[in-house]
Amino acid sequence: LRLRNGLRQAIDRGEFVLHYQPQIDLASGAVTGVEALLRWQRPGEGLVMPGRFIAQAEESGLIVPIGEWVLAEACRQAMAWRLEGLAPVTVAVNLSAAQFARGGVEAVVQRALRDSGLPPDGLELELTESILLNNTEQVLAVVQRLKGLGVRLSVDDFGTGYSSLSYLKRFAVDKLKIDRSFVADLLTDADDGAIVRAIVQMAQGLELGTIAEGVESESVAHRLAELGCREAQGYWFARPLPAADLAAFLRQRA
Ligand code: G
Ligand code: G
Ligand code: MN
Ligand code: NA
Repeated sequence: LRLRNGLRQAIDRGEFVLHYQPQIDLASGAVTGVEALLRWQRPGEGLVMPGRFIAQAEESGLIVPIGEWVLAEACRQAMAWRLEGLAPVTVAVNLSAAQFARGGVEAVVQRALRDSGLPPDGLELELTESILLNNTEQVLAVVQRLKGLGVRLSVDDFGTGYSSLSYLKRFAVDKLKIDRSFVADLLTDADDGAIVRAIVQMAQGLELGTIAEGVESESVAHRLAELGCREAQGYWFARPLPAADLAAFLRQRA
């Protein structure tokens, strides 16, 4: 209850911040995008990671206003970087199933784009398999309308859900984010190697992009490139960074 009350007040008090983790094109080394990751600067407790409050935010429905803030802030920041003259990168935002269930997500996205001036193709929405497995006409219609806005869609934590592949046919997603549980031991675990290879080959056949999460070493990055994976994200390249540090990272690599 204390957590829920704290969460409820956190938006008004400006206690949420976004950190941004770079996404790297494995062939060129260029930064193609950043993933926005929520943190809570809770008074007296320092920086609280989403693992400690997202579930509660989802159960209480507070994820709806929090998610609205995340979308607005991520679009605002991405446009601010462009106006500062940094090379344009896509900003990826995580969406919860609850944001879909409550409806209105399309209007929220539209407003964030309009208020910020960010071009729609500068925003990527990360959908979970649990959203897409809810294979109803309603979800299909929402995804199609989001797609119609011109934003990009990716499937987060790909491979960890119930792995019904039929939704890839139904939903017009652009990219699969290969879950870090398959990436961490890529070089030593033959099963993980086979899974990543299969995901990449399937994605190529479906003309979907691929990004590997949780890349923590150069050797894993190298192997992913060999397997044909397009992009990567992980501590090897950079941790999630505060906005100012991310801008410095972009400038330094340009
Ligand atoms: O950043 P790590 O930074 O600890 O994130 C942990 C988890 O929290 C990830 O699974 C991520 O998808 C989720 N998460 C981070 N930021 C957000 C957000 O803004 N909205 C939602 N719904 N989930 C988020
Ligand atoms: O949305 P998602 O579950 O994918 O959120 C990404 C999570 O992964 C965040 O908690 C982020 O801090 C974390 N993360 C990012 N890069 C790495 C990495 O290289 N290794 C590990 N273990 N976690 C990572
Ligand atoms: Mn994510
Ligand atoms: Na993920």
